[in-house]
Amino acid sequence: GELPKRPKGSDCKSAGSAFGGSNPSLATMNEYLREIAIKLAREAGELVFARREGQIEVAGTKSSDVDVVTKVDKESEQLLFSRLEELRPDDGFLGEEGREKNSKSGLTWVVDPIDGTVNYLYNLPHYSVSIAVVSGDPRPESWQVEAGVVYNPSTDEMFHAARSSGAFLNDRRLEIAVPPPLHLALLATGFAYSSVMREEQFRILSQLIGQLRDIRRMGTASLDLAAVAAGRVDLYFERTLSPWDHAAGELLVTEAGGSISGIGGLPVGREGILAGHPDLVAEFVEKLSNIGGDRSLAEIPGWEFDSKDVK
Ligand code: LIP
Repeated sequence: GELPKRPKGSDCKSAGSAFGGSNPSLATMNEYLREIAIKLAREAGELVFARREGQIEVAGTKSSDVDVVTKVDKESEQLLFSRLEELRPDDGFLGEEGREKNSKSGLTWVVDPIDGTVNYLYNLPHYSVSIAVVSGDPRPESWQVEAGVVYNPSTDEMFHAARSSGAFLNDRRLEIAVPPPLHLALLATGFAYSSVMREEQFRILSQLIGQLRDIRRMGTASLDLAAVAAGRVDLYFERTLSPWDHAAGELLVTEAGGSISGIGGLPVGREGILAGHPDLVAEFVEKLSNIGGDRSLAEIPGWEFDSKDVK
């Protein structure tokens, strides 16, 4: 299909604001960016899904032996990079597999070409293409996510959101439900590629599991955040994520009425991210702090040794 036409009068290049003075309305511009993200996520998703029919080759490892990159991750990132070059030449790019370009427009695309690479490698049908477009400095502590999509090509589920226009799963609007009490909450989480950090994460979770309904480790951070927005889990918590793991998912959560928080008073990002209904998030932040689950990464013994996990 055709790409959406740029809204009339839009000037994404104007100085100061990514969207320019009075037109178009913020929602219109963000919806336009979301349409591009949907279209490209589908293109990359189809490629990734089709390649899964063949043999998946590991192209290399990154931070540790278990942190793999397949040829398809690279191919998907290349596709997204070159399509955005054509469509949005002045926007910046930040991708998991190393593509980076500074923004001239004030907007940057933050892209994970396959989130859940280990699931992909094992043919577990729970991986995604995650695409966000952010304004401002493209770092989690300072960016504003304008639009985001998380697409699972195995289930053909397209989660999408534009800032101020709501979050959706395909055509269905998403809204965070009234939360259960914490002891009946289902928590999604994930583990780092660093073995030191995984052990620390496991230790913290072992102190929490008895006080929750249960825990899920599904293997794809962007889909965990989408699951919070869709009410498939009540909470999500993880540390040591990279920007592309959570950029799109965080907008899904906030547009569905949920909240995103850092831990230990630190900004959202590599140190930690928590998502869910605002009341439940506040309660969980306190619980984590009570068991020392929010000390900074630098304070975790052995972590420094393993800190090359920064991608
Ligand atoms: C992975 C996540 C996973 C998380 C890992 C990692 P990748 O991303 O989505 O859920 O626990 O730490 O970041 O490497 O598959 O793109």
